Amino acid sequence: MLSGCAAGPVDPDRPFAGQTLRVFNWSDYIDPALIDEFERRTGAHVQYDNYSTESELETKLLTGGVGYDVVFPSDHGMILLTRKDMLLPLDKSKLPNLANLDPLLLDPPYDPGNRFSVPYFWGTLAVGVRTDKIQEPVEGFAVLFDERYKGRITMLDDAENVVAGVMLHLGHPLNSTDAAHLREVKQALALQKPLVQSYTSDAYKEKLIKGEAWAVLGWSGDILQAARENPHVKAIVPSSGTMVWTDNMVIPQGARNVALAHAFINFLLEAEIAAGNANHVRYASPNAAARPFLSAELLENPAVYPPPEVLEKCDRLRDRGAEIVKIEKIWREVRQ
Ligand code: SPD
Repeated sequence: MLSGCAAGPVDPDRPFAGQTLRVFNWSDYIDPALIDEFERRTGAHVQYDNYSTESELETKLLTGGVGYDVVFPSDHGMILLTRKDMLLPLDKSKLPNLANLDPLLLDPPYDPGNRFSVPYFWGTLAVGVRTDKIQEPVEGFAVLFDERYKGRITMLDDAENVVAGVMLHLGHPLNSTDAAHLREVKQALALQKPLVQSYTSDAYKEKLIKGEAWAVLGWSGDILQAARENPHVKAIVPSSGTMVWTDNMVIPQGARNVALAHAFINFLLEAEIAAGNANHVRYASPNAAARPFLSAELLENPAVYPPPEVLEKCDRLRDRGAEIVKIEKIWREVRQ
């Protein structure tokens, strides 16, 4: 079989030999052994870069990117990237392992028919605590506003996630843009600010492990990764409900190796690969075929797979159109 032009015959054991795949993913969001395995199977080299906030990804893509082939936006990022026509439609004939996905996680409002996106992991907005420092039972977000923990609290560096968490803490719908609700959120964040050690979307894990932070607003799997390192770390999914999100694999406009991008996505959709990845990063897998290979520890962990009575109280970020500027304004004022 010839690969076309003067490239010479394709080695079936290394079909992408000499080629490069450029991946931009959230930090600590893949089992590194899978990168090696993909390189071994394809002969390709993977250039793997990380970001820790959705806005880093959006800024990189909006300013021309660097020809990334696969990136991982969440629901929020998908709303922006599809609106700005920044994604390539997927060639589903190159993704036979799509059949492994749980239909419940397909056809999301931000990408009807999954024209552009494939779910990678899902998770929750969660609270992480050090149980050796905070001894009373923690049920939800209130611990993040407790003056006793001044200087030991961290919040995500993310407007939408923080505002959603505070809306829920105040008993409002997480997508609310009601003027009175927004005023309350702004006031709560201003009062909380002197208690906050830092706004961070990645360093909170290390801070929890070392005991520098005792209560954090974070993402379920990241807190559970910290718990693997230190048994005093506990992940709490607020029992009154929280935000559920999905991160997705997409191919941005400007991708330099679209064929290899499809091969990588299809690889990550293999049942055993997806399960090994989930067992490593401790997030919930949308891959139904992976379920038999998931560890019991993951499957039975309510911080990974919350029970139905909690899930039914949860919601997702919705497209709030132009109203979003009100949330961004609050965030700028809090962060200045
Ligand atoms: N370390 C990986 C964290 C991935 C979290 N994605 C969450 C997006 C929520 N909007």
